[in-house]
Formats: sequence, C-alpha cells, structure tokens
Amino acid sequence: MELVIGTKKWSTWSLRPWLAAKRSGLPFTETLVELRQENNMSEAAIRAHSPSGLVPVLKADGLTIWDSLAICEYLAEKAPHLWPKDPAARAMARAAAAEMHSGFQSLRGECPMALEATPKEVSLSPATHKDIRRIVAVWSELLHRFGGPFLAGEWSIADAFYTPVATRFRTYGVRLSDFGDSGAAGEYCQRLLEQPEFLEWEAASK
Ligand SMILES: N[C@@H](CCC(=O)N[C@@H](CS)C(=O)NCC(=O)O)C(=O)O
Repeated sequence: MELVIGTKKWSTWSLRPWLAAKRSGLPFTETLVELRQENNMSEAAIRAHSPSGLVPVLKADGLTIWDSLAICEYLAEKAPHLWPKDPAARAMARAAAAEMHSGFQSLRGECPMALEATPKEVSLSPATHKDIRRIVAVWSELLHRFGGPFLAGEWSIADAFYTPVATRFRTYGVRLSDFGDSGAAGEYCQRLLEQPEFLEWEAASK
C-alpha cells in the first residue's frame, strides 16, 4: 500500500489516515507531496497521484482511494480493530468521525493546522466558538459513556479524526474549560497529542 500525503505541518486530511495506517499494523509506504508550492506546482504533483486533485490518496490492490474517511474504512476492512468491536461504541465512533469529516467549517477555516507555529491565544469568531462548544460536548459525552481513555474506549478512527483538532486547540490557545469542559475533554486533547504515532508525525513535520 502507498499512502500519498501532503506537507505534514499543514495537512490535517493526510494526518488522519496516516495515523490509522500506523495503528493498523499493515505495511505501507508514504509519498509526500509538498503543498503550497509556487506556480501551481503542487496541483500538478498531486494530480500525478490523485483523480480528485487532493491528498490523501491510498493506492492499494489496484485501487486509488481518494478520500480520508474512505481510506480509513478500507484500512479497517483489513484491520478491524481500527473501529470498536462493540456495535454501540462503533456507531458512536462513526458518528463522531463523520461529524468531523463533514462539519466544523468555521474552526477549520479560522484555525488551520500549523505544527510549525508557536502556540498563541487568538480571538476567534462566534461561529468558531460554536464549533468548539460542539466538539467539547461530543468528546465529553463519548468519554463519559465509554469510560475513555479514547472516544469510544480503545483508540479508533474517531480519534484519528480529532487529532488535528487537538493541534488546532493547542496552536490557537483554546481553553476548553471556557467551552463547557469539566476536565475530561482537556485531558483527552492532551492525550491525543502524546500518542507516539502523532509525535512521530510531528517530529517529521519539522
Ligand atoms: N475530503 C477530502 C479532502 C482532502 C483535502 O482537502 N486535501 C487538501 C490538503 S489537506 C488538498 O489536497 N489541497 C490541495 C492543495 O493544497 O494544493 C478528504 O477527506 O481526503
């Protein structure tokens, strides 16, 4: 399997399936395309791999899979432990990952992942406040329901989807206690940033 990803300090979409691929235990190679190159060079470089013109893509078994959630699902077909075994936990984990995949546009736009940046508190819009409050509510509910340490108990694809969010909260100085966290969400956020796979990605991004 070959996973084609974008620049590690910026590409949130690439980080998610990369974490899942690491946690799958399956062998894979990594091809990195530098984003934001001059003269549309990135676009041409991505197009050489990706029919959608976006990264990540996974090349496996003669297929080119061009969306981060679809890649994670494909990996989970081969490594079922990437989703929780319990159907209720699996359903909730999938809902949490899907909400991240299709939502939180304001947070994404206003707080891009920037692993190279020095963390600094910034003033954020009401729409981003609403996204953060919702994320804290999702995290708090799942951590309470399944007992942690990850969203649906053991680490799952849902945690891959929220790892980029944890970096955004750190980079932009978001204090989760200001958004309804009674402690568990903040601890979970920190836990995501301490996982060895994330630390490997972060070190490589530098
Ligand atoms: N829905 C897609 C979104 C992928 C996406 O937007 N990728 C960005 C990078 S993070 C990209 O390739 N942008 C093109 C560019 O920056 O040149 C997925 O889940 O994989």
